[in-house]
Formats: sequence, C-alpha cells, structure tokens
Amino acid sequence: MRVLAINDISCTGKCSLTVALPILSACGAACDIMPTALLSTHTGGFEGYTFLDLSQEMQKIADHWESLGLKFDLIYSGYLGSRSQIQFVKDCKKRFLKEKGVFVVDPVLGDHFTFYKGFDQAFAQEMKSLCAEADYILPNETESFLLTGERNFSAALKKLGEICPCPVITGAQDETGYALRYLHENRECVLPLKKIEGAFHGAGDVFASAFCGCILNGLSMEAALSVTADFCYRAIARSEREVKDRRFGLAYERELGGLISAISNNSL
Ligand code: PXL
Repeated sequence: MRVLAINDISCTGKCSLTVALPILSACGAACDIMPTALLSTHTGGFEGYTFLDLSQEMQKIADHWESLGLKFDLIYSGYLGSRSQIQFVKDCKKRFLKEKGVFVVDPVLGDHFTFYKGFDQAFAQEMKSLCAEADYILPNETESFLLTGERNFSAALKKLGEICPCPVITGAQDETGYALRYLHENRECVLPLKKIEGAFHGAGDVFASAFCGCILNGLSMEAALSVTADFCYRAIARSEREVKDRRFGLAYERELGGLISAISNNSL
C-alpha cells in the first residue's frame, strides 16, 4: 500500500504531515509526502509564525517522481496554501493516482465558522472544484458551510453530494447532538459521537489520516468512520487530561495501538 499525503509541514503543533506520516505508517502504509509549505507552527492561535511557500519545489518533486514511475493507491490532500496549489493537486491526481486508486480531500478552509488566515471565498470555490474530483471529502462543519452556504446539515449534505459521492461532515453539532453526518449510497447517515467540550487543534488532520489508513486496509466506509471516530475520541479524551496548551495538538500517539487492533479486527 502506497499513499501520497499532500499537506504542509507545521514544525510544531501536530497537524498536517507531522500527523499524517506517523498515523498512516502505523496503519501499514508506505507514506510519501508532498509538502505544500513549511511553517514554524500552524496558523491556529500562534502569532509570528514563519511561512515558506513550496509551490516551485512541488513542481520539481513531481517531475522527478514521474521519471521514477511512482503511482499511489491513495492520495490524500489537506492544507493547501494557494489557488494554484489546488490546481497542482488535480494534476498530481492525474499523474500519480493508480487507475483504481482512491482520492481523499480534506478541504481545509476554517473552523469556528471563520476562514483560517489567508483563505477567502474565492479559495473556497477553488477547493470546491477539487472536491468534485474526490472519492471522499471530509469537511468539518465550518467547511461544509463555507462550501455550500448551508448551516442545516441535511441541506449541506445534499449539496455536497452533488459535488462528491461520499461527503462526510466531521463534528456536526446541532440540537439533535454531535455526530458524523455522511452520505452512503445516496442515503443520509448519522453516526452519533460522544462530545468532549472545547476546541482541539489538529483533530481534523488526525481524523483524515486515520480514515485514509482504514480505507487503505480495505475497511468499508462505515467501518472506517466508526473505527476512526473511536480513535479520535480516545485521542481527544487523553488530550483533555494531558495537554495543557491545546494549540499543540492531540495526544494521539498512545492510542495508535488501539487503532491498529481495530483495523485488524474490522478487516477480518
Ligand atoms: O489543521 C489544519 C491546519 C493545517 N495546516 C496549517 C494550519 C491548519 C489550521 O489552522 O494552520 C498550516
């Protein structure tokens, strides 16, 4: 199993590639990386972070890979720094995804109903066009709203389903509770989640990486979501106990053993 993770390197803060690599490797995948930018920290709550755009290097990396004949079973894209990087990811899909490979897009745009720094509506539109090429998209509730203009989850899922066959809204909170809401074979499904109050930075990236790990191991979408949700819950519960400054990401490392066991139990 060979996977390509396209995401940034935030040197501290445990998100993007620094969680994709260990989680996907733990799931048994050979994980190659296409770094989109190099930051001293992620942009969520830190001031004065450094940001090096890697767009020019990405083109060169891709050209070299083409000469090696690299192909991937799954491509997972996350944080992209510019609209031209979104076009580049589409190009990578054409060049490097195996014929029956899986393309997973986490349309990283924002949280708490606002855009992350540097993103705007034009960027969201471009991200929507990337979602249209994906097998699975994993927006959080803010991203679902930014992509569709709908706060109601059924209405949002309907619109997301017109873009991509398998949308999953992660962490959908309304008066009925907290849940994963997704379309499966055109049916709207709800997987209730236990909620731990507070904001946990990097949880979306941990979720997306584990989900890709499950799909790579042949789990069905429903099993993958259930195993991933359980892993994230345990990581968040541990973080609530152990992590004082939530900007530094989830304490997921000691929950990886449970993730691997759950994957093998579900892939029997
Ligand atoms: O976790 C999403 C994410 C990824 N990468 C960078 C970010 C964020 C969210 O703030 O700033 C650089």
